[in-house]
Amino acid sequence: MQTEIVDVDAWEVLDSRGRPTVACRIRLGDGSVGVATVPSGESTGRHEAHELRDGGERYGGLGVQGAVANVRSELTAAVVGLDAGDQRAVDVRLRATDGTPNLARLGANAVLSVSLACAVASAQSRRAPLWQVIGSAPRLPLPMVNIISGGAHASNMIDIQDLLVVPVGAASFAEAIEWAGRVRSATAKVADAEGIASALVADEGGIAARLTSNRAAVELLARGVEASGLRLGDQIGIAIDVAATHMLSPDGRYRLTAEDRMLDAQELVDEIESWCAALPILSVEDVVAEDDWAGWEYASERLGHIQLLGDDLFATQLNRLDEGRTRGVANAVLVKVNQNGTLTGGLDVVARAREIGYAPVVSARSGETEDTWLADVAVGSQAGQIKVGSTVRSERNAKWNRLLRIEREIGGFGDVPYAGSAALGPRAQARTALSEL
Ligand code: 2PG
Ligand code: MG
Repeated sequence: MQTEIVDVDAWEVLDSRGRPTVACRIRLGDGSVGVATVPSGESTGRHEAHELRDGGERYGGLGVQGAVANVRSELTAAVVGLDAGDQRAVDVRLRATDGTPNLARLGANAVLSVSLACAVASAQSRRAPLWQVIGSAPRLPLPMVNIISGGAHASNMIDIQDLLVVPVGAASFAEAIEWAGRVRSATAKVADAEGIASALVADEGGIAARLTSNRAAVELLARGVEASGLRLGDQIGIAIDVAATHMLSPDGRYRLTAEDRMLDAQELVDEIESWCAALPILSVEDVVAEDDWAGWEYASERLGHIQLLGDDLFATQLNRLDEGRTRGVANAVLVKVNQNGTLTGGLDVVARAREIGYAPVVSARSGETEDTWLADVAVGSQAGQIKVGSTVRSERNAKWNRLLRIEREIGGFGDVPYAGSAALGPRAQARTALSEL
């Protein structure tokens, strides 16, 4: 068999934070080779698949030599001889070999490296771009681009983790990225002029400014959009990732350290609702903590007219998404393939989201490499939206640049299927209403 897996290897490489991660190479019977590396989060949820770290002295305990050894031994033995063209069969075998529900024994980082390298090798063998192995009809995603960072990604200068823009009025992916880049530069200049700029570039390339409150960060972003010459509302919408799991204190309330305030879930949602009333915020992620179902129910009542995105809440797990649907919470799901552990597992979450009317948003992690498979996952799965970070830092731009290339290459064959604001579904209506304020 031409596409039979004949050889697997793995080794340690560094991610964008200088922490080790797993790289894997798979060789097929026809000589095709696929290499892939796995990303890693900082604001991780407790329902994510398990990332195996070595502990001990090396790299402050973050080494992945154990995960690498697991690829070279058990996982190699499990997949050699399988058809790389049957990704689902490979992923089922990988999961069964680990044998635990959250891939804790061999490590989700080990398992995912093999899963991804298999897809890349299969694309190589077909002489096709990776997105074509994932799905036959491409769709360029609407990007959600980080401008200002806080939380665990920016030394906790403010509590909210990401303040992003969604270039809803752009007619193509390339135009959307240009607009986002324009807003980032303009916002940096505004922060500079106001004397609140900091030299720190956050983990995902966002601006880390010295701000006195979380609301001040949203307002700085709005001033940045205005300074860019683009219109807030119909051209540029705002998105935020509260990453509230990381604000939770033991008494169940949320700590806004930057403002020295403690809020219960309802107060936190009310606070964010007041921002939404003043500014065209289209999407709010992890508005309360991952297991605060009551808080999520309240948020869904109050903010269901915009995109309510579950990251730590769903952790790219089908059972969590199904529970969310049953309880009627959120209306969109962040899809991080490494939260799940296999490529097929991530794609299944995209498919289920679509079935139940939740918007899927494919996402990078805060710890990334120069690898670009995520861009192809977004295009091939037709997810419609992607979140990668800002428009600086090469590990972020590697993904944007890959999407720009795909748009160019597909464009050569006729109409480019760009998701644009339609990816927000009925939630895009909120933008028009708010822009009239
Ligand atoms: C998030 C991601 C990406 P991390 O919370 O959405 O921004 O961060 O990879 O640290 O979980
Ligand atoms: Mg998040």
